Amino acid sequence: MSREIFTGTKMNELFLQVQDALGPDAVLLSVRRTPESGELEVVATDSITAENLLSEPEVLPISSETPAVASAKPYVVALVGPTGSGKTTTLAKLANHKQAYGHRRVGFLSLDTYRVGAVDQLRAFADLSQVPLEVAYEVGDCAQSLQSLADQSVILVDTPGRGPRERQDSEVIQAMLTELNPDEVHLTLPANTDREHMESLLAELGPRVSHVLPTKLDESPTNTQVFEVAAAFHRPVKWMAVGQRVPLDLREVRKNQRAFAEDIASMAVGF
Ligand SMILES: Nc1nc2c(ncn2[C@@H]2O[C@H](COP(=O)(O)OP(=O)(O)OP(=O)(O)O)[C@@H](O)[C@H]2O)c(=O)[nH]1
Ligand SMILES: [Mg+2]
Repeated sequence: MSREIFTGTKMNELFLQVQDALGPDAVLLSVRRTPESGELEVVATDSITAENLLSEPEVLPISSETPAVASAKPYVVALVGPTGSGKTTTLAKLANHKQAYGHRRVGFLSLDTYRVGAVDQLRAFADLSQVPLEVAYEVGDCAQSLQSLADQSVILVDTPGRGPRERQDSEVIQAMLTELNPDEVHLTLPANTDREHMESLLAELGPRVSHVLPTKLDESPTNTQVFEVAAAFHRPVKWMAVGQRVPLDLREVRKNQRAFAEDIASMAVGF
């Protein structure tokens, strides 16, 4: 049995920390706000034992929607990346995969109003998954969209593909992302993308991107360069996409990125 204390300001972030450290079956033993710092403090364990139950009366399964979660601001995750890199498909996987947000109340927010059919693609996934969908057309819509999805615990944001010609549009998208202030922004990069292109995207997007999300690893499973580029730019990799099936073809990357880059070739057998 492992029992740990986690502190932070956002309940959703703490949940993620707890799950990362103790696994998906982790149980919250107590939640309190510390009088000294005003931060949230969570005591969690990886298993419920008689000893735990006796020592802490308040046992909350991590997947239940506690009052603390209900009142917390939704965790906002946005995907950005080149045209056709898998943003919309990956959002649908994230909303439904049990290792991602499959057990949370998820809402979709689409900023992709440029391409004909883009919102419909996400709407189809939203209908299938019974997930609410909001669409923001301009910066002024963002606050209302967030308000409409305020009851969700996670908001997944879809953005238009980013080609070299869409520079002006992308400024509008950046302004919308600034307004939305996401907790995480993942750059989706197909594994077979030209290395220089990956590097120039990361150099250009810079601090706006918090993570790299490799996609299409099934198409080039021995190609490790996307992980190498992510490591070189100090961007963590939390998930990777390994095929077209929603939500099955999503993998959580738990290992150290460099170690992972070294042995992905052998892991490819398991894809
Ligand atoms: N083989 C493979 N195909 C994928 C993967 N992820 C997405 N795709 C496919 O790639 C194509 C484009 O996926 P989308 O999710 O529409 O990509 P997008 O980034 O949203 O595209 P735009 O919105 O046009 O920029 C679709 O046919 C997906 O099924 C993957 O991991 N492996
Ligand atoms: Mg898309």
